[in-house]
Amino acid sequence: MAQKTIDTYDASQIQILKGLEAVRRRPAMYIGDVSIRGLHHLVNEVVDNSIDEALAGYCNSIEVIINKDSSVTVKDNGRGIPVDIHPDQQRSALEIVMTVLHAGGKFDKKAYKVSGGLHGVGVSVVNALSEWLVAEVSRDGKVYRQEYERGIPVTSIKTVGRRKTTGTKITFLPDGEIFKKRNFSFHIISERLRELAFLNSELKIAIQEEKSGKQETFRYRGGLLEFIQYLDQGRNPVIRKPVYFSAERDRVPVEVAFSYNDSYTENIYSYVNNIHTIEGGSHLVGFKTALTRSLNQFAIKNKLLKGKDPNIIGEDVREGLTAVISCKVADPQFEGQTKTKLGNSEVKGIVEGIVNEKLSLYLEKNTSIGRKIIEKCKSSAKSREAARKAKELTRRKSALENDTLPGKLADCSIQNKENTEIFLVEGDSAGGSAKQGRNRRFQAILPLRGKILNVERRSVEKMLSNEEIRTIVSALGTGIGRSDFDIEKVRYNKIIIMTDADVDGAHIRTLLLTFFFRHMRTLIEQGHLYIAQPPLYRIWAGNSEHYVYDEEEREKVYKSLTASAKNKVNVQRYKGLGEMNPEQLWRTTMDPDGRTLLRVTIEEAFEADHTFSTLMGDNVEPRRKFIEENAKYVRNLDV
Ligand code: 0RA
Repeated sequence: MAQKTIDTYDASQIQILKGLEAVRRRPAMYIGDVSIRGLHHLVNEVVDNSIDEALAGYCNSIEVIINKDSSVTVKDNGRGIPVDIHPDQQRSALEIVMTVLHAGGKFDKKAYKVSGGLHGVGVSVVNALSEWLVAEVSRDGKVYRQEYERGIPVTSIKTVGRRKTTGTKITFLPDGEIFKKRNFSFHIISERLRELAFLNSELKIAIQEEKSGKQETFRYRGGLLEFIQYLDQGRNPVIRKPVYFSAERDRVPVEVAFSYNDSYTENIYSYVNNIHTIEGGSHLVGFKTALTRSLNQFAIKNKLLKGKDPNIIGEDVREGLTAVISCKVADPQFEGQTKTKLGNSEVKGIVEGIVNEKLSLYLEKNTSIGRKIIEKCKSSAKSREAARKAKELTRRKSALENDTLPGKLADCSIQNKENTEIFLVEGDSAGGSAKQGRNRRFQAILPLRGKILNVERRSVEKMLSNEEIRTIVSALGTGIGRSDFDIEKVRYNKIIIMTDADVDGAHIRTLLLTFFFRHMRTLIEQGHLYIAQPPLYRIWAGNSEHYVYDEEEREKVYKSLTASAKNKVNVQRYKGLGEMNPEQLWRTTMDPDGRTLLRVTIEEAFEADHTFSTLMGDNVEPRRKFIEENAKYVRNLDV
């Protein structure tokens, strides 16, 4: 018998090593990629485990620390991961959670889970991809500690102290063999933590960065209500206070908050178990249906719609709407390209029912707010009707014009769109270099001039009166607007944004990302949108020449050249694309064999959209504050 258990133990040991090896061999399969994005995924994964403990009702405080040595600590005051020996496995739950892929769920049957949802890979993946990881658990009056290297335990669980409180503390250093860059961004981590704090009003989340001394604590007792105020800080509100309600049906808790502002854009953020469902799904459909229905009912009941008024349709109800809907689902099914679309069909009816009931009640009690909203919807309906009539007229007139390509576009010569690219280039001079440097067979260039436009405040019709936007739309060939956009018509496979590596460049990039996010989202969802990475420096000595893309690399290259070269080492900083000659631009930034392209994810576009709203809304104060606070970080802000 004893013999047998040892065999099983050895067998499972081999299984574990195989699992860790698989993660290390193909990390992208588990965390998306090994860029800055994948690096931050690691922190999310660990934080998600603490969030699960909070959702279960056992944790109300989470702390993240970016340590001096670039490791990250995530601390919570939950129950602590159990450390007792699991009878079948002859290992502690802690060791199993930390080393076995997808082991998380075995030990805690929790009602709602973040981990296992979107990120879903479990903290063992973080462990496998870390040079080292230390887990400390406070439980039963003691502090337990176990250390790992590249996922493998290098100590047993040791008692290292006594403590009355409970909790889990995980510190890890991502593996330099896997991640080229290991610097965590305070900003990127903060944005997710802030979002989590809005979504969980009971929760206090703190972050600090040891090196800079920066720190922030997020605690929003107002929950979604404060979330809406935060999202709309750059806009002018139409109603005084956001509408808020929550209820639970069939063990699905639902929370909704929304407000109206005087812009033309629709901003709905939907969440399931704290995961941002960018592609929406059944809960969002339920919300939209109920919103349209309740507002129409209110309007009719209060005789606010007269015979000559056009009907209020969904589109009208969502113009200038900022809304957050958050629900918890025990067994969420995530679908779609980015696995962020809720598939559970029963949730539609649940959300719809709750919103119908609660919103009707709210409107009955707050008729003056209801009247303001209906007024706004009616004016949206009127402009929609007017725009439709105007379009019908111009469509006949301009059928021919629409077929001609813009004069500024230097198109490529091949027609097969599978292999073509278009560069949207900031400025005429850089545009000139790009035109000369490109491979004209498959690369098209469209130079854009200066500030493009404020996409925030304008309806599609007004936006199209802007020349730069018209040029982009007509070069891409897709059309624009809810009824006219057709991705099948896109004329290029890759759409590449190429801007200067300075604040203005970042600004224009944010603008373009926001434009694509709002009006051509499927282009992003289907992976057609990219950002070019021009070098920041050229460093040369004698006939050795290097192009480098960040400060860290610059120091490295500079040191190695100074050590080896007999000649003087020269450094040239590129302030703009225009400083490169066509040949250099081709070699460093455009040549598919030498360049790095960043594919824009929907998450990043969402971030840009959000940054943009804060930056460029109507209100000057939040914009000024934002620029002051973030001027230094603008480079990693937008990419
Ligand atoms: C398994 C079981 C229990 C808690 C946890 C895991 C847990 C995991 C993590 C990860 C980060 N923080 C965490 N906090 C708790 C339940 C243990 C019990 O029943 O006491």
